[in-house]
Amino acid sequence: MTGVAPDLLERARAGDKRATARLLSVVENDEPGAAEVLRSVYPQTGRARIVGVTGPPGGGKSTLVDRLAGAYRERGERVAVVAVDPSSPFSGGALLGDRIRMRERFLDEGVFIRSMASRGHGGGLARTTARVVNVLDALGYGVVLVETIGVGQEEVDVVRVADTVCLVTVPGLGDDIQAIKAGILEIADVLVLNKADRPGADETARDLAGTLTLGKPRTAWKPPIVRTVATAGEGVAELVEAIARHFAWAAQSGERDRRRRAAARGEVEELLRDALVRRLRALLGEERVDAAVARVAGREIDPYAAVEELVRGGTGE
Ligand SMILES: Nc1nc2c(ncn2[C@@H]2O[C@H](COP(=O)(O)OP(=O)(O)OP(=O)(O)O)[C@@H](O)[C@H]2O)c(=O)[nH]1
Ligand SMILES: [Mg+2]
Repeated sequence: MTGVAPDLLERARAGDKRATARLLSVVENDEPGAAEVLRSVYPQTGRARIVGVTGPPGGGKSTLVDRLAGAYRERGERVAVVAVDPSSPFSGGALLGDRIRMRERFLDEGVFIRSMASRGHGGGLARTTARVVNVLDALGYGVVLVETIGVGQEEVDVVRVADTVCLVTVPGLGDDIQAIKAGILEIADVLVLNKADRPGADETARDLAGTLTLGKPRTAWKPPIVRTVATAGEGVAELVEAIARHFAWAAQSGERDRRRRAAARGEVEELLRDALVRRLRALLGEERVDAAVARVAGREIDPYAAVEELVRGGTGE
């Protein structure tokens, strides 16, 4: 394998966490050998249950993910946690805080934790996350928990890798309500009302239930609302149960296949775009591309016209 120590994959498969971390870096940063790693793990992927946990900052996602990891461990699963922070170009305080909180899990052989604060060099954050999740899946982690902050478009894309998406909200949604409503309709499979020990939980639960009746449902699945107190571990068993029910429904209804096909299409099309750009550059010659770029920069032509000209010229039409 070019660029990657030949025994890295074997060591990672045997549960060596340092080898696993190294392997993920190769894939995340698109280092030499990344394609070979992805190619060789691919036949072993598709077995893990991938659970996305998203929601506004400070809602208790990390606390909940830690509890979920514990609950799945008790059920005999090996668990991987991927904490994605799209807003941060480097490891931020939140992730460091999470690391300290997750100290106990770090010592557990059956738990692997990865923080991804940068988007790496291998494409968008969503694609990078998908690659990392694929590797962890192939390494035999039966459950992969993907935590990401917020409910913006980039986060929505990140959690699209998940089979089941949990949206974590808290009592008294305030300004987040609009974003959450949009997020609910677009991505949530399970609604988690965390910090249910706080005042206003009943009202927020009603509000969320009302939101669910708005708009056209995507599928026959009706997202349940699960109340939790992550700090005390309350409601975690119910959440595990709700995730299991969604997973079973998704498997038998064809939703799981539909999502996996959409994810596969995204991956293939991204690589296809890269390949086409490379080919076209080679075909046209760097000089012509550079010349077009210069004319766009000089406001002589617009980018659309430049591309049209290049493509026409390139195919001899
Ligand atoms: N009262 C109460 N506090 C909680 C609960 N769950 C989490 N917290 C507290 O809320 C704060 C934020 O928790 P985190 O788990 O870091 O939240 P997060 O959503 O991961 O935060 P970011 O990753 O920064 O977006 C911490 O101080 C937690 O102890 C809960 O159920 N009830
Ligand atoms: Mg967090």
